[in-house]
Amino acid sequence: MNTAQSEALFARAKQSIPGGVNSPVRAFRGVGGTPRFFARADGSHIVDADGNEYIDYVCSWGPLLFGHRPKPVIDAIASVLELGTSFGAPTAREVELAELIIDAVPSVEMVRLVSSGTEACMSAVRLARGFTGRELTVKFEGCYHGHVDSLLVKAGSGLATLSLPDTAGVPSRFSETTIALPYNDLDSVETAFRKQGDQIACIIVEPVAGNMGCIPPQPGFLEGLRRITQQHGALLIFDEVMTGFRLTRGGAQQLYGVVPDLTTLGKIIGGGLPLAAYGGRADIMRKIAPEGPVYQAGTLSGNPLAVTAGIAMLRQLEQHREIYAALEQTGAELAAEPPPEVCVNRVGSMLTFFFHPGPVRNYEEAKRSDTRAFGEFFHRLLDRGVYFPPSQFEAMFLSSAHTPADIAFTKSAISEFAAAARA
Ligand code: HOZ
Repeated sequence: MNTAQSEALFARAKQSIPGGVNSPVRAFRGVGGTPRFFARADGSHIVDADGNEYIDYVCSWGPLLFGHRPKPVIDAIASVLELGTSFGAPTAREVELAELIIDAVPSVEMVRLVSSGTEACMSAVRLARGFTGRELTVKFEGCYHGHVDSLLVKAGSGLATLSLPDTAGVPSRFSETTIALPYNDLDSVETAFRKQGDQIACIIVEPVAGNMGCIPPQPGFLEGLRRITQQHGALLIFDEVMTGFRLTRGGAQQLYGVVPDLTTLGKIIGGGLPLAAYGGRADIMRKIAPEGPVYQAGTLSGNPLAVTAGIAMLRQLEQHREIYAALEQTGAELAAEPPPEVCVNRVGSMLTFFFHPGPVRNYEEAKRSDTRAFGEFFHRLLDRGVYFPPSQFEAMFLSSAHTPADIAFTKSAISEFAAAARA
């Protein structure tokens, strides 16, 4: 495979952009080699700067539920371009998107639009503190809620990929406001609340973890978090940036029947443009400025292009509710009969091939995966034209554009890897 253009671009990028990338996982440090620089994409396929084509299982890390460039979304964006790209003032479309989100997501009675998942989580935690008058946050090891100072303690995603326990630049006073506990371990949550329950403002959790690879909640885990927070007057925040509108139209909270107080959303709700949101109980949301004392703002919040893409995306999901059953089937097919020594964790269209005999239920277990073998697996697939996330600690994402032929081709590439590993 000729990758001369990607190599040249990477060398050039490293002169002007730290590490040559604008987000660390993209640099391929988790798998070695040169990251592909992409030029264009359509449906389930993506093409790099050298013209090599790949079946894309990153799907921009989740937003592309209908694949690349779904026509209704592209047409909608084109239609608003001539009206203006940013007003820094309210628009009718923001109200429409807010109403669509409220209609779909069980916990959301009011919603505030922002531009990234990081912003959404940062703001939701601030709101929880402002509402409860308490300072501590409980999070789970290996979960990632954006690069928020206080939430980078034992975080997944890029920190897991680079094996960083935490980050430079965060004052200890900030990390001291966070209690990091093992995912899927209710006993440790009970213990933390017994000790400091009157100081804990909130628990923030990925209801299906996607940032240490895909790790589903064990039966009773989310229900337990709901019960414990209610007992202690703390808020429960579901970070549904990945799972929102992906696992069901109402997200993981609808799938598992557990309703949090606040929910953060991103990715799919922007239809591939930068848009995110946080929402929840109206009495809590009314504490946000200008209605309440908790401040949060943004010049590009509710940006007309992003909001239009989001509306088109959510309208498509309203009209195509069958998509989730189809994605479940595609996911099950892809996950079936993995190579020996590989445990596939999957919830619907989110999955991870862990190079670990399994089970993988938390960050400690995920970290015991054979990352060297994952790197070999990744590169063999890449050479065959299959683009998986370049890290053992990220979930891969399916879209409705992935065809049976894509899945069959991918499975044959996986079988070739398994055969070569056996030889
Ligand atoms: N942290 C993102 C997924 N967990 C990756 C972002 C990116 O590199 O685009």
